Amino acid sequence: MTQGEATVVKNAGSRYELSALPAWTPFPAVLRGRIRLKAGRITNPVAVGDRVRYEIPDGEDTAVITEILPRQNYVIRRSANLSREAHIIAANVDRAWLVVSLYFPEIKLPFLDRILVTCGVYGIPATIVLAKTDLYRDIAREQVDAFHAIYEGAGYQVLETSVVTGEGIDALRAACDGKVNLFSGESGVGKSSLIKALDPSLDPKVGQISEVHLQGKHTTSLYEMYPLASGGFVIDSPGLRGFGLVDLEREEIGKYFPEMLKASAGCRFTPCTHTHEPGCAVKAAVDAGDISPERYASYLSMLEEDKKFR
Ligand SMILES: Nc1nc2c(ncn2[C@@H]2O[C@H](COP(=O)(O)OP(=O)(O)O)[C@@H](O)[C@H]2O)c(=O)[nH]1
Ligand SMILES: [Mg+2]
Ligand SMILES: [Zn+2]
Repeated sequence: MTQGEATVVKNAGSRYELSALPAWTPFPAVLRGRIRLKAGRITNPVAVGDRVRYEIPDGEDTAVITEILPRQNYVIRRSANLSREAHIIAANVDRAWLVVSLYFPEIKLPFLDRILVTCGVYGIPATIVLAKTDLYRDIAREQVDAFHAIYEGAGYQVLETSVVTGEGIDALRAACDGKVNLFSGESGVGKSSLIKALDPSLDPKVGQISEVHLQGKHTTSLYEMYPLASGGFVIDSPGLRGFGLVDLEREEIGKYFPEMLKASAGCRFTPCTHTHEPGCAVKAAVDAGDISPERYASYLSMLEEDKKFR
């Protein structure tokens, strides 16, 4: 029997592939039943990025995952239906690239803000990728500028890319080197295309609307890690709708809006929900135009949603 430690690089239903990163030699694996039972409401006990221990019985070529090593971090999503099931998207991620396009498909800022909060809660550094700029930058210059102002003002980095003109691709490739990078965002924003642009030898499926399939209970969702020839690893994920499953107290949500956290030092009351309290420095910053009304609206909608789940 052979034993070892490796990283999960592919998760397709109950089938896995492992590789002893940074070496890239993927081999098939399955889960030992005991691990499957322990997972409870989590539909996939093991996720791409997980470090695991495995055994390969003599005479076989499929490894058996026997243990999941402690996670540095992970990102989880609620199942699309309202069941209490959850799905781990990826584990041990060094950076999340949140891919958005202002148009085609049209951006939904509250959705982006929710993902940013989730990354903050899980302690995963997040960078925004404004993709497909060839399609709209010339005709929507003001909107592009406004987007930069909102998110750079909030403290995030925004990288513009286009796989058509090649803009931003070299910078993205350099930033991915030596790290495990998660590409996430709504279906159709161009995640798989970006990965292919970073390394043309890779073949992630472009133009597949995988989000739809995720709604069905019996379909297989595919999460896959790819090695970049230039260095580093990227995880492609299907379009995300229910990204994030965070149990935050009402007073805590504002801590994950960096610009509100900063302003809240001046609030008269602690904790402050930045809604009705007198002497609230966050509301004052919104009124003064220092905090964008769009971000504040996202914050309020998260507070509202929080109430619904009580
Ligand atoms: N014009 C343009 N189209 C793009 C770009 N990136 C992706 N697309 C197209 O957008 C569609 C969705 O791309 P895909 O990579 O599958 O998105 P994903 O669902 O996020 O992985 C495909 O038809 C791509 O050809 C881009 O930078 N410019
Ligand atoms: Mg894709
Ligand atoms: Zn306040």
